[in-house]
Amino acid sequence: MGKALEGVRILDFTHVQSGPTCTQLLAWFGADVIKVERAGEGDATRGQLRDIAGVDSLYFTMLNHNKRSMTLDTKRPDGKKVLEKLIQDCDVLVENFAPGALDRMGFSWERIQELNPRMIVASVKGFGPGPYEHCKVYENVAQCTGGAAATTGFDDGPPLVSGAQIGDSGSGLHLALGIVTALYQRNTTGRGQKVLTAMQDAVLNLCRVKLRDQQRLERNGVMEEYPQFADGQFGESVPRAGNASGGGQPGWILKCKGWETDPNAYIYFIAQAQVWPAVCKLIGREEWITDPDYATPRARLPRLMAIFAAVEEWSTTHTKFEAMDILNKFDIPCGPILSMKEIAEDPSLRATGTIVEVDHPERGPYLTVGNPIKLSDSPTEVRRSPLLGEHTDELLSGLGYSEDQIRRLREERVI
Ligand code: CAO
Repeated sequence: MGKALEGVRILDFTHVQSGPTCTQLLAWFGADVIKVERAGEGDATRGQLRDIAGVDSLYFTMLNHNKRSMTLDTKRPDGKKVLEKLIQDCDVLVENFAPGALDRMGFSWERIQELNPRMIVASVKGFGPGPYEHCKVYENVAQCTGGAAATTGFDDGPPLVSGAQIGDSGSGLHLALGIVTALYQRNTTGRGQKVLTAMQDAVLNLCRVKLRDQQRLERNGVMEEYPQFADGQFGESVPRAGNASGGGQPGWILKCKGWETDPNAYIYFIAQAQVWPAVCKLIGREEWITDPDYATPRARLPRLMAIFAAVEEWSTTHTKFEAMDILNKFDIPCGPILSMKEIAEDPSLRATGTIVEVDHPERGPYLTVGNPIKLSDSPTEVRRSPLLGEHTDELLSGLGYSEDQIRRLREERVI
């Protein structure tokens, strides 16, 4: 079966996490992704957090599936010539260098347009235009400047970053959508364009509900669904909400049987208005169905923590999986806190290709997260990441270089 992006050629100048997640997605959708790396070292993540000496790290392999790798020193004149040919030959250049690095290399937007006016140039940067546009940025900087850290954690504790890589992988997702959209527009305009995702913007986009809450707070001085509402004070900005739900249905994380020894024996429980009578019956508080202090969502707001404590009395008598089964019988929305071990071993995630086992010639089999976006006419096959420079020769000969020319480039350490 053909793939959605078959025929699209991507010049992949990305490194670390944000850019590589973007180009990996495009590769999974069928684009030919050519990863250009410096000879000798390659993407820094190949050597970071290694679990096996001398072998590409999981950090690298899990972000660079289905790509081809070419080594090239793009600061040397002969390397620049190869890069020029690649630019003429590809549809999209994706990069996440520090601000200005591409210009310093001699490949400004104007120069790229001269070489190939159809080329789309897609970039991840830490910040958009403004006071911080020249700064280098990693994941947690974006979480801190995009509103995530200030709103994550408990009200009486410090700001907290999330385990979800919303700055890096979140930006990669945003950029991939921008690229596909620019490719679509090119069908009518015939021209390339610049696509920019600033990591701060991507995180803020994912924290949209917190900007909603900021404005609610400024208008009303309180937010009734926040745990602080019943007995705390609100300041000028949105506080950390602990495990409160970000939506209109209150929720919290509750202990389950075994919580004393298992750090993940918890369940997320949502007191959805529609199922309130079922909740009351289940936890043995049938009187709350009609009690005016509990009968309506509004009446319950100042009592939420006491309500969650009552549900927790029930949930601690069941394992998280038993609680999930029982609550779902009554359509009560909930979710067990799954550990990474449980997720890695989950047969249903393996069956859908969300968790995939991949074989690698140097490290052997390993697990990765497959394509989370499923297209019925463009199924994803996850192929191992390339070794450094594995495809240099085939790519150069595809660009018209002879064996002798390739040998000379290698002797001169351009590739
Ligand atoms: N040949 C020759 N030179 C190359 C090359 C190649 N194939 N590939 C990269 N280089 C050069 C770059 O041109 C740059 O040179 P100059 O500094 O002389 O311009 C140099 O390598 C270093 O690139 P860099 O500054 O991007 O790398 P860094 O490790 O210092 O910084 C990072 C890394 C991520 C902080 C920075 O790239 C950045 O801020 N990127 C944008 C935001 C981003 O994507 N962050 C997410 C990273 S994942 O957490």
